[in-house]
Amino acid sequence: MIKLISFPAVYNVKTGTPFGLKLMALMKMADIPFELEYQVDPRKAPTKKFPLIIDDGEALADSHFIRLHMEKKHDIDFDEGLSPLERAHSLALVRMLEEHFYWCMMFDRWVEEDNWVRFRDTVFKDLPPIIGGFIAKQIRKQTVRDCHGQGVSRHGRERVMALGVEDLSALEAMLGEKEFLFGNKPTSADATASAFLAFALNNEFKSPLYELCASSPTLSAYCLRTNTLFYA
Ligand SMILES: N[C@@H](CCC(=O)N[C@@H](CS)C(=O)NCC(=O)O)C(=O)O
Repeated sequence: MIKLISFPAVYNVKTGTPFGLKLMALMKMADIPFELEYQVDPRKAPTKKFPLIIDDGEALADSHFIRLHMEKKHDIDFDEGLSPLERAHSLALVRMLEEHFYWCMMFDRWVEEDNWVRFRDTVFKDLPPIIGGFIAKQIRKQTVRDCHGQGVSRHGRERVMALGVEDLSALEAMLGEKEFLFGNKPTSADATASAFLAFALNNEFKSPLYELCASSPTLSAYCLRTNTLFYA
């Protein structure tokens, strides 16, 4: 059976990275059995990031390449039935969420001071007091550096949140009245979208990202629907 290695649960979300959640959704969609193992230190992972899977003794990293591996190995197409144009839209949406919206969320919880304090006290609560504080500080330092390197931190909070809200509004418009992003059957884009929405909604921050998700009937209903379907 596939072993999915990912960060421990955080708030009401089954694993502490949206990319791990996305893989859970894909495996659920394809009926691929897996066991979830929590680990906290990704330094020995092939890309030094989580999630990764162990499949037939082989370690594979990165949710995108893991998706391609599953499609090849199990002869499935998560986007079956989509036209070339729909596939292009799907890819653009996935990249927007994974490579742009992700950083707005990272900024929200790791850089913004008030949220960071809450986040730290939840995520690192099981570590011993002195060394735990040191570890949290080191990881934060690296993450703040990453956010700066990606570029998002170079704008003030207001602008970063406005960027994130634009992404969520685009997602909301793409969903419209539909059950899933491309109709009444979930596709790969739903795995990514449901994972990132679960993160935006399940936290305890004062955040425009949360407020938009919670106040949008389209986004909150979709979140509930996909949560029940993929992550229950
Ligand atoms: N492109 C990767 C992204 C994975 C990723 O960014 N993982 C983050 C957690 S959300 C991580 O493990 N970060 C640890 C680090 O950067 O040290 C995927 O799709 O799996």
